[in-house]
Amino acid sequence: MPDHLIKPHGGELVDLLVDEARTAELKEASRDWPSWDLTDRQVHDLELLLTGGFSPLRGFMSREDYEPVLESMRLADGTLWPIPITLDVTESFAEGLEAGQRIALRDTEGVMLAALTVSDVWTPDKRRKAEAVFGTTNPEHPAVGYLFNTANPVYVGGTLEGVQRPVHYDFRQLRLTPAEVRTRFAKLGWRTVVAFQTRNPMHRAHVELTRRAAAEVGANLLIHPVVGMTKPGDVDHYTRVRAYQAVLKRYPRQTAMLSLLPLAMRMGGPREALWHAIIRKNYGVTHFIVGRDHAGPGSDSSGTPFYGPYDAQDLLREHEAELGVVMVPFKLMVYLEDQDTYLPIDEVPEGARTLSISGTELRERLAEGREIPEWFTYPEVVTELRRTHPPRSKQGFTVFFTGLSGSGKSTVANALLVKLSEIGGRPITLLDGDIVRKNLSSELGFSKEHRDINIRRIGFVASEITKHRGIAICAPIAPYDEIRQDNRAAISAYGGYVLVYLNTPLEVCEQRDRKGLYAKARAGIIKEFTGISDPYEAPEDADVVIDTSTMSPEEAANQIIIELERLGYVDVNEDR
Ligand code: PPS
Repeated sequence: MPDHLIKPHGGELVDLLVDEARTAELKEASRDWPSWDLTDRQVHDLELLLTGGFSPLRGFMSREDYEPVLESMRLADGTLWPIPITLDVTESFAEGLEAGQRIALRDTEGVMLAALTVSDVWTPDKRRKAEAVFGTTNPEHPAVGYLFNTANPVYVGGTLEGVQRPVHYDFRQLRLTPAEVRTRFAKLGWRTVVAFQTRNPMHRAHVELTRRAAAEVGANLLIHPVVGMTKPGDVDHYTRVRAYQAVLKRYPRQTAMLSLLPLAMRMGGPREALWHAIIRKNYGVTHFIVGRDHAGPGSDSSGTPFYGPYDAQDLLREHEAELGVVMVPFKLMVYLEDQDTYLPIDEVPEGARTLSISGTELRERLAEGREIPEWFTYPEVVTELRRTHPPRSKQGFTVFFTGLSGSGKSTVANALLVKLSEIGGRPITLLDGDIVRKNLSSELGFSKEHRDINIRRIGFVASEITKHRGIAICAPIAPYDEIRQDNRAAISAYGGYVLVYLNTPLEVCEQRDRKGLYAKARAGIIKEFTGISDPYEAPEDADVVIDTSTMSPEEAANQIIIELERLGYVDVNEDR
């Protein structure tokens, strides 16, 4: 781009919140406007637009800004801006919207947060956007997956008048706006400030890195973690913020400050790093730390990284002067055992013994309740992590039986219930087919639609029980694979999930016919009877398979307990 077309970042803060009188006027007028309920992502974007975190933007992007952002990371006026900030809406909402029209933007509770004056409405080419911004159309990239599968199809551009900031009830004293952070710096006399971006808990390596960075450039430190949306599967922000608060005490007094950033990350690697630097400049810092694989989503399923480890540093270096923020680049920090110290990997002397623990390894150590060494992190951080990530032997789990009527589900489930009660330590709920049909699903019949609703309900209750670290034993027929798989995914997010398939042959089930239902089904008195006149999809992902025609209920229950022990959810030898 020729120099005269480049508009440097001035650092003036945009403040889109209007005064009381205008707020009242807008609220009154909004009765006649269309109303859009913002998604979580949009609420976060709106907050940074309103408070100036996204200065110089004054609204959701128009097409005129969007196109050059895709192609050359610049707004229409030449200002560097790498990530599109767009308002995606449904086709039905977009229908009939015209330039000049007003829309009320509301949070999920229906509270009006802002008025948008529409500039234009268009349908973006999502694949082109993915390729241009994220360098890939692979939906395994979180932002590309979001764009393709979650984001609405139509974009509405327009300028904003803010009525109120999105409401947050947590860590209010740490949620400072750009203006508040700047005021705080001025009050403290901090002229040179280096910001540290993070979406992970901070361990010793991060503290050493930030202390070094601050010392290198003679700056104070702003620890500026993202508490909006981060990468799916990350440690939740409540845990992280408690850990950051603890870690803050590890810095020399009055040298470091913690403030939270309500950003919805895209995991866009180099472009995102540039965006982070612009945002931090708006918060008033002079320097910005960029480490290894900044804001990268890691690798795809074939093991290919989406971005090179230092691509973000390269891109920032290119634009540093124009940005007016100095990058403090950092290589990966590693621990030198012999010297009990951390060093950037390129400064490690030849042959020195280094240690490191990856994120995966840390999760495994937490899940197994193993030691987490002090060279890696601080005891106070471990305490916080263990509170939300207990070992598997303290996590909840679900044992989900599936099988034909009469296959022995209830009998084995009851035997398991008694055996797990004997081991003790966790509350247990039995969600037997009949119990559920009486208490949760009494209005349902046996059509596919009704069975699916029934199994979804069981899955929901079991996931809540698992989340609360109890044991759910479910024993419905659950004949359909897709719903079983959905339940597995939902429950596994909170704890253990073991699918037990009772593959007792139909002839045996029919012969048992305890309730006389098979006879009625054969006679056509009961319709849609599983195995006779209705399908049963045998699972291919069962963790335990049991044929009760060849095994006693006790043996069957023992087999399940052995599996639970193998996975670590039950520890019969555990100290109480
Ligand atoms: S499902 O498919 O999972 O929703 O079924 P579930 O809730 O487990 O209910 C199965 C019990 O209801 C009785 N019953 C029937 N089962 C299958 N098909 C039909 N049409 C039917 N009508 C009534 C039967 O007693 C099942 O109990 P179990 O314990 O499986 O024998």
